[in-house]
Amino acid sequence: MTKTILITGATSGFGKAIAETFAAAKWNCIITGRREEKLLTFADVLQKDFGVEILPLVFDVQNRSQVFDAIASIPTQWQHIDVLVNNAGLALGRDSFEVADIDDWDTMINTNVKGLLYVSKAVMPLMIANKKGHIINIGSTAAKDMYQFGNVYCGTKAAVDAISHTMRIDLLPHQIKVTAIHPGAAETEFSLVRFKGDENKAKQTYNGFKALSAKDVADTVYYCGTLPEHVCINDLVITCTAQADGIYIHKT
Ligand code: NDP
Ligand code: 8X3
Repeated sequence: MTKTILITGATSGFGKAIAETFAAAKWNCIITGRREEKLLTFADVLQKDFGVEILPLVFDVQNRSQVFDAIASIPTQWQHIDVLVNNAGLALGRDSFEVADIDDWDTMINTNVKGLLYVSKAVMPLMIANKKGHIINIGSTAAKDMYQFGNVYCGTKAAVDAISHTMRIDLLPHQIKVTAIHPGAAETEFSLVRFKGDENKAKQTYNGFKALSAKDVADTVYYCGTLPEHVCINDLVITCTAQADGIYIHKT
């Protein structure tokens, strides 16, 4: 039977690469994001390139009713979701606690933590009814090692780490796997968003070393998502070779 994956934040970066990787392996994909035009164009490309079924859903993960309405709108034939990837997320700013913007904090908490909770809570009943499923949460090395000026971003990803663990415990009776994948620095739109469109600052983040690509992370998600039913990778940290942890990067 053809399998189905739901990926949040599939208009760029990891989410886009994850959709391409699973579509190439003939999975049907439910892809989501806020940028409607990008999402619909990408859905067409995936359908044409890989001959699979794609269901695009436009919603903001921060908006509870939008999330629950979007998931409730999924047609019956799509409701057997094998894998959910909670990927939508962002960092905003990299400033010391006392000068950081409170609105940025709200957006990060609402997206990275509450958004992940809303989507999981909306999709979970479908997986429970199917008596199987796999939730893959995208954390970060920022969940494991706190860095200067990372304050609330690190906090949200530490929350993703903890929530993944507790989700795994609670979902044991339903045989639903929960995996947290924690990538280090990867060149996507992430830094452009973090530095609010400042291309120079975004580029500087990746100067002097070869960062992960979105495809590296997508391949890791694919590996975790296609293991035998009795095997679950619970927690996985992936960095480029130049990065040792959340803090130390060897730059030349
Ligand atoms: P990108 O900025 O390239 O992609 C982020 C995706 O999230 C976009 O598709 C965006 O879609 C979506 N998104 C953001 N906010 C919302 C929202 N409120 N509602 C719905 N979708 C949203 O970044 P990455 O691919 O790098 O990041 C993906 C995840 O990986 C994030 O959780 C990030 O924290 C994490 N991460 C990134 C690392 C990196 O170095 N790049 C390293 C470790 C973790 P749209 O704008 O269309 O809504
Ligand atoms: C993204 C990686 O190092 O900018 O989660 O926090 S980092």
